[in-house]
Amino acid sequence: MRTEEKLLPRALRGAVVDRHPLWLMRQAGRYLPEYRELRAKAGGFLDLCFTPALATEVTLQPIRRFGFDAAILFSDILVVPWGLNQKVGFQEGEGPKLDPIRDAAGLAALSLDGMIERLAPVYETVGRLKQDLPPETTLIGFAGAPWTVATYMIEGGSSRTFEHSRRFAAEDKVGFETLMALLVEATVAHLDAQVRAGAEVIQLFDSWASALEGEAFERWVVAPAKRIVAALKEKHPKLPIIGFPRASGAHYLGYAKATGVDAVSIDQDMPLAFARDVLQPSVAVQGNLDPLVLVAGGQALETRVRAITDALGRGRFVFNLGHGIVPQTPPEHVAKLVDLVRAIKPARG
Ligand code: 1CP
Repeated sequence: MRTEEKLLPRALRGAVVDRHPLWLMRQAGRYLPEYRELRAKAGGFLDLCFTPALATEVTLQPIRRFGFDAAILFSDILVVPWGLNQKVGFQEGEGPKLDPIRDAAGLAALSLDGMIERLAPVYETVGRLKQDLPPETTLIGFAGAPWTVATYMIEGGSSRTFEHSRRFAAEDKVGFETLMALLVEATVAHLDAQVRAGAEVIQLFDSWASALEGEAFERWVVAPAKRIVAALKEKHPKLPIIGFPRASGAHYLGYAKATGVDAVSIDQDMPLAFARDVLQPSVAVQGNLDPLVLVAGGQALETRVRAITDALGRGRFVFNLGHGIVPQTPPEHVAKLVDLVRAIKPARG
């Protein structure tokens, strides 16, 4: 039996499609009442991530409601530090809390040995999803990129300034390089395990890439992504990989060319003309509706959906947000967005 290639991988490799694939970053989560209900029953957030029956159910919730073209595994970028033996917790409403790593002793306590075994429930979830998803839905696996994950490990949680991370990188180049090399290796192993369990497309989230400039951007954003892409493509030559060096502006082109990703996910600040004229000739582009325009809904939403599909719809394109959906998003606006994007016929020429 010949299996039809699904819509998302088709669009990522630049085939002609009869509609634009659509999924949303953070499409599972707190804006859905059914998520909040299950989250309350699960106990801690990591318990939810590490209980395959629950993580599978949460991944499927937005697919049942909206019929997105792709499901993204329900997990978190911080399962990797947890798998490396760092203490990671999530307090309700406060975001992640980690025991910060600032010196050689902190680094020495991390270990890749046993990480894949510790994260086995995540791969079991991928396997279950493979069984339970509708046949036309693509399963996306993901990881945080080393720089973004390192910021949480060093700061001990979310940050606005990344003070300790940037100082660590500048003051202790050897120590920081050791941490980044470990994270490259851990990320490759974690993504490879997801692909072996059934993930069909991978997204690498570098949410805080824009905190770095110039040489530091090359060294800590571009170079690690290049190594991760090369290692994964060696094992899985046809695997489509989406990179998200969020908010890195004109750096996106160098990132796309140097890393070998198949697509870049662009944030809402990226001008559409730049994405169309400069990026799309080299890679597929995914994006970039402002999550707050989705909250607003109405005419603002319709106008912006049109502008994005008019600009990017002639090239290799996947409809998405510019960053994750926010908890205050009305689910009806998401349903409306799906109708709007589905009604648009891709114009090739
Ligand atoms: O209380 C809750 O329910 C926790 C909220 C939540 C959710 C729903 C967190 C905590 N993580 C997640 C799931 C998640 N995280 C997914 C899968 C769900 C989906 O997309 O449908 C994914 C892909 C992530 C990725 C993630 N986690 C990123 C990269 C993407 C991005 O948004 O920039 C980052 C930076 C994190 C860290 C994280 N996890 C959770 C929080 C509150 C944070 C901190 C965010 C910050 O520092 O601003």
